[in-house]
Amino acid sequence: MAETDFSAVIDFHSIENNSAENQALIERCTQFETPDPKDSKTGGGGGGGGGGPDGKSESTGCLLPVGARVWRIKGKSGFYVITNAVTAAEQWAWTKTIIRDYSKAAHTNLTNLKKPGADWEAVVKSDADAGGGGDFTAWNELRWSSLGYHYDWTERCYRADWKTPFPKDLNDYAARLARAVGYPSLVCEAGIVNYYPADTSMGAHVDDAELPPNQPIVSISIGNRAVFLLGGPHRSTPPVAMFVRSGDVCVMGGECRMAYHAIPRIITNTVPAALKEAAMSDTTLPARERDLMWEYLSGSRLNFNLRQVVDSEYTFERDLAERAAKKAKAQAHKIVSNAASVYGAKQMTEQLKREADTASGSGSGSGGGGAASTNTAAATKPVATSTNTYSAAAKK
Ligand SMILES: O=C(O)CCC(=O)C(=O)O
Repeated sequence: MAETDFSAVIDFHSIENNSAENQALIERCTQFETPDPKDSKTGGGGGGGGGGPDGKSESTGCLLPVGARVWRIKGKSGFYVITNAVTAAEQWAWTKTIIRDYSKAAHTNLTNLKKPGADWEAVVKSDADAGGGGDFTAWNELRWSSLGYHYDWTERCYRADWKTPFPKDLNDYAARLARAVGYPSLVCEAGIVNYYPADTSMGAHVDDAELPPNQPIVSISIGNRAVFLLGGPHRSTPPVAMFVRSGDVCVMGGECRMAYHAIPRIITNTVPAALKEAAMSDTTLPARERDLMWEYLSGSRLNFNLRQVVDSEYTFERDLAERAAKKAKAQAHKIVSNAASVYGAKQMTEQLKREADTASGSGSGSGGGGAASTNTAAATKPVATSTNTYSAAAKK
């Protein structure tokens, strides 16, 4: 098989190795970074590199680890990549939580781990029973679990009454990352945990079921490197390709909150040595279980995708009212169109539609601003390779 050509993919970890075209797209936002006290050049604080989502260039203080770098891409307003945002020790700690806790029913409405015994304990037991060589067959089918509000894949929305408590430590962690790049008030209420064994992918989609339009998504990568595609408001907008590595965080806010995005490739054998070191020096787990976890992680990628679902203005009640108004409007239009075609009075249709809108109370002035209720992510999970420009950008 021919080698993949990744030369068009932005690499924030090695700026000098990017194409001239990509170098021209990348901007560093030092005002969001934590100055290294040992470095006389950065010790005095940042400066330059563009502003926050509101266009202001304000420093957010020392919310990121020393060594974390904040990047943005020209033309992708509101989108940030924070490299080295999650330390190796934190990556391993989250890995254990994701594998042992967040894959379980207490936290989640699992999708595809419905086979009896298809859980982490079963992997550990199979290994003990066989005296080594744990059986990952069923476990490897796990693609996602959900935290907090559970997404209803059929209705393509969240529901007020369908949730488990969102883990406080994860909210605190992600909200700080969002704050670090100028989004001060994110409250994570829903989280998709994505499990990507090698050879899996995620098709192009927009996450638009969350109601407040101004809160970003925080997306945390652990394990193998992936190619992340960031497009625009339409599927036809050509995406920009970038690597996301273990410990990197993408914050999708502002104009990019509703951008199409996808993960077309997981690149194996790319887990950083520091993460292996953190795993291998962990003495809090039985050594064999630790080794099994490492075996899984070394062939996979994990991702937290964290979102706020409602706020004081964008509530479930408002969403329901807006959906009902939309439905009434669509029904009224259907009746008018049918009547117009029966009576051959097509020219009257627009006028009649306007009257129907007034009668159904759903004219263009009402409601306004609520998030759309469709979520194409539903159609793309479990992960699948799409056939549009998104998969073309990083084919094998
Ligand atoms: O894995 C990723 O980095 C992106 C995940 C994502 O887009 C989603 O869960 O909606």
